[in-house]
This record gives sequence, structure tokens and C-alpha cells, in this order.
Amino acid sequence: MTKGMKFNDYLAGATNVKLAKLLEGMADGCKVISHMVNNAGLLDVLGSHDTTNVQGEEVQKLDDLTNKILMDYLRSSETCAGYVSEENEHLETINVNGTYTVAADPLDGSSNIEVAAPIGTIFCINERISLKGGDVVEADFLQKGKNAKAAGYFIYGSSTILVLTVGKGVNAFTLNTKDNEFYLSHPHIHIPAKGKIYSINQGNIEKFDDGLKDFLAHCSTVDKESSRPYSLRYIGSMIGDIHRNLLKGGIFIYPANKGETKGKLRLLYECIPMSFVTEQAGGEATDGNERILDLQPTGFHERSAIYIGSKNLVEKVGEFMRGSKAV
Ligand code: AHM
Ligand code: MG
Repeated sequence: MTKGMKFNDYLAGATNVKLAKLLEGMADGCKVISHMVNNAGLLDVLGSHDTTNVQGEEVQKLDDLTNKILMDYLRSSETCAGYVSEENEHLETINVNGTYTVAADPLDGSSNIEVAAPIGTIFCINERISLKGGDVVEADFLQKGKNAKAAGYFIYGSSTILVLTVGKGVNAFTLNTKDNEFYLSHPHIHIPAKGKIYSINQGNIEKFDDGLKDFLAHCSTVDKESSRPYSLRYIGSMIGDIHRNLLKGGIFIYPANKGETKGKLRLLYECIPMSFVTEQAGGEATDGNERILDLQPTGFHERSAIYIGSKNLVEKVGEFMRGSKAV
């Protein structure tokens, strides 16, 4: 695998042809989404869709459009059996003879749409458990993250990049805007083991547990030996924050707060795929107690706290949370 190779050539060399077809469909759909995001201000796609999703959140026009685009392209891949997403309350059977299920957040960070900050599409792919020929069932989707067959995200930032794992490390492909093809730009991504960036909505600090407050005090305490204070970077787009930390080293935290006992982010199509990618890049991800990939999902839209990124920081915050560290 050489830097600069076309994503389609990478897929052509894959042993799992059905998974490759699904990934090709996903990438084609996200090229359309990328074009829409890049030209959002010129198209009639900005603003509210005037509906709320199953979680009671306001749906943006682009949330709705990207969800439909993704479903269309997954249908045409022929190997996708079923789909759940942040925008769909229930599962959808896509193709009764398909092999895989997809759980997706079609447009993560949608509050950033109007300000041209990075947003993205997150996906997790499982192999169905139910028999082919019939509709997909809940259990096809509600599998532990450690059983996922592939996961990744498309970030629509200053470049559009697909970051992908099929369980053999992490590779990233950048969309060339001249020929509209993805090319391998970041082979074998390894997250720096010692991160110096922390990403958290610190405006919520009054709602955090004491252990987490102590960790944040630790991050901003001056200590030359461990290169502190660390830098605080938070965009309000999980994809943007985690992508930066993946390349530069750092931790992203969305904790359980007093009002949100399981945090804000969704286990199935946000926490699990980002954790699969991060672990495959040599990092760690927990919900504060357990490894995210060991959690048994119990509902499509279930939430989870998440602590994800470089080993040194995920382990350090764990020590503070268990109360075994002083600032
Ligand atoms: P969304 O899926 O509705 O876009 O919400 C998820 C986003 C994440 O991308 C981001 O990390 C988080 O919400 C920001 O939340 P907050 O504004 O509470 O900090
Ligand atoms: Mg989201």
C-alpha cells in the first residue's frame, strides 16, 4: 500500500469484496455530501428543517439531506442489509440479501454548519446476525464495538478526508477536488502516545465530577517536565476535535454531567466508531470506567460518556476519576 494510491485501487485489493463494495458506496455518497457542505452557503440547504429528531434535537436541513443521500448510496452498494442513524428513530432494512449493517451520524457537529467549521459523517459497520432473505433485526446493530467489521469518519474541513479502519490499523484518504477521487494521504496513522491537548466543553465545569475537575486543574498546572500546561482546544465538533488529537496527540472528553447522566454523545454511531479508529491507531477510549468497545449497546440512540485519545491522558484522567491522584 503506497501513499498516493487511489481509494478504489485500495478497495480492489481487498479480500472482502462485499465490504469493499459497501465502503465504495459510502465514499461515493460522502463525495456528494462533501460538495454540498463546501457549497452550503450557495445552495438552499442551510438552516432548520423545522422538525426535531427522536432525541428532541432540532434537525437542520443538511442533517436530513445527508441522511437521505447516505441511504441512497448504501442501497446502491447492494451489500448493505440495514441502516440506523441519528436521524432515523427506527432501523431500516435496505436490502434483505445484504451482509452488513451501518450505524451512522450522517452529519456530526451540525451546529457548525453555518460557520464553516469542520463537520463530518461517522459510521460503524457490523456483519448482520439475522438470516439473509429477511428484514434486519435490532440485534444486527446492537453489537459490542469490539465485533465491528469496519468504522471511520469523513471530515469536511479544509480538506475532505476519509479516516478508515477495517481492524488492521488506520489509513486516511484525502479527496482530490480535481478528479473527485480519494487518495491515500495518511498511511498507518499512530496517535502520539503522549498527548498535550485536551478538548472538553469546560463551560460545563460546575456539572463535572470532582475527579474530572482535578484532572482539568492538572492540565492547566505549570510543570516543565511533563510539558504542562497542556493546550485546550475545543471546536464543538467531535470529529474536528478527535481528528486533530489523532494526528497531534490529545484527549477528547464528553463526560456524564449532573443533568446528562450518560453524557451527550451516542454510543452506537458516535462513541463506538471513533473508539474503534482510536484504538486501531494505538490510543484508548473509555466511558470513565469501561472500555467503550466492551460496552453492550441496549438501544440505537443510547448515550455514553467518552474519554478518548492518547494513552497517557486517558490513563491519567482515569486515575483522577478513581480519586487516586492529587493535582
Ligand atoms: P450532533 O450529533 O447533534 O451534531 O451533536 C454532537 C456534537 C459533537 O460533535 C460535539 O462534540 C458536541 O455535540 C458538542 O456539544 P456541546 O455543544 O455540548 O459542547
Ligand atoms: Mg453527532
